[in-house]
Amino acid sequence: MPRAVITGITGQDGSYLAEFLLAKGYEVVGVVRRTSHHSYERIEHLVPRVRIEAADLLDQHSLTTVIRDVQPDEVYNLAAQSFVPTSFSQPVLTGEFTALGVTRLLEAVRLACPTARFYQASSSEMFGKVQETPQSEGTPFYPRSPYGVAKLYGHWITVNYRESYNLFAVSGILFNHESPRRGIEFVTRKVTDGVARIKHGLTTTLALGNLEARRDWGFAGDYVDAMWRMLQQPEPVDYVIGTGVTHSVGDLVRVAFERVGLNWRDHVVIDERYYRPAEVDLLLADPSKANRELGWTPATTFEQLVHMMVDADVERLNPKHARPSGALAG
Ligand code: NAP
Ligand code: F7E
Repeated sequence: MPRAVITGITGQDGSYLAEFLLAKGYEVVGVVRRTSHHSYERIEHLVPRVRIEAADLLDQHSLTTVIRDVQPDEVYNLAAQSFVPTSFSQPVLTGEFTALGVTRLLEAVRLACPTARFYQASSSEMFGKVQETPQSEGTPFYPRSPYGVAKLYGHWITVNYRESYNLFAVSGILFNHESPRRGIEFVTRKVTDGVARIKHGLTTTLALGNLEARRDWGFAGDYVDAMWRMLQQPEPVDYVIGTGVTHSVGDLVRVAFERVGLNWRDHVVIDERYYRPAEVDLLLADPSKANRELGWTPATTFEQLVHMMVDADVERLNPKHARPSGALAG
């Protein structure tokens, strides 16, 4: 039975990846950090089938201990401070988690289990102020936030450990991917949660920032398959993963409100607080290398994704069959 370690298993991607690997017959070990309250909402249904180990991206010893004890075949580094606005308000902490945390985990692999295959969760935010469109593996990077800068460090240290120590270490440069399990502050989930609240009469307005920004949005459930495929290749190679279609935040808002028969113009207000010090205006993936070499294509369209998320939030907030507060569907 192959064994995989997932950091960030309590996050959106970690929960889908754990489901995916369990279905493939893996033994899954999830790394969680110690908190005063368990944040297992996304993996409650998996807890009996995964082994949970405590470690923190800030703490070298705990990471090395987990890797030494588990002796994994594959390590997926999904843990990070992943919210761009927080990276502006907490830039140093973001660098510790999202940048140096990668080095700490790579060091743990190098010292304690160098045969393990390593996946780093790189991001389209590294393209930032884009130097060409669409963005592919050859597009120069130009990050526009402390998060993007930290991810770029994580990306290059992964390349460096591959080249210096001959580790099977790869980065997936993933464009935005969403789901009903997306954190509530990211724009897709904020919109679908807001639409559901308005539909149920819990509120009347939704405050947003820049409606002009464009993203290449896909479904997280499709993207974890690409992560796994990268680690099954004969050689360690980095890939761009996205849909090849871009939409504006305004498109997202319109499709989400239309799903429940409402006009977004009656409810959306613009609040300057949600604008960023530096914006990423346009992201659009060229995923042709992944299509060709990994045989990976996304199965879910933008409209299907938004409908799935709106439906899940409408169901979650329905007073007749409300799930326990905070529980996540999907
Ligand atoms: P997420 O939902 O924010 O999950 C982040 C995970 O990291 C959580 O499990 C969190 O644990 C864990 N974590 C944070 N700080 C930690 C620390 N110091 N030690 C150990 N664990 C820590 O993120 P996601 O959307 O699933 O994304 C997964 C990864 O892909 C992230 O690295 C993200 O930056 C990257 N990425 C995401 C996207 C996207 O569109 N979703 C695109 C490109 C790249 P707690 O539950 O304890 O907070
Ligand atoms: O913003 C605009 C905002 O926070 C998308 C992370 O997973 O993907 C994510 O980063 C866009 C931005 O995601 C609001 O200005 C407008 O242009 O959902 P987001 P993100 O910043 O693209 C990348 C690939 C990652 O790697 C990250 O970890 O939406 N926007 N109004 C808003 N954004 C938010 N959050 N809230 C608003 O009210």
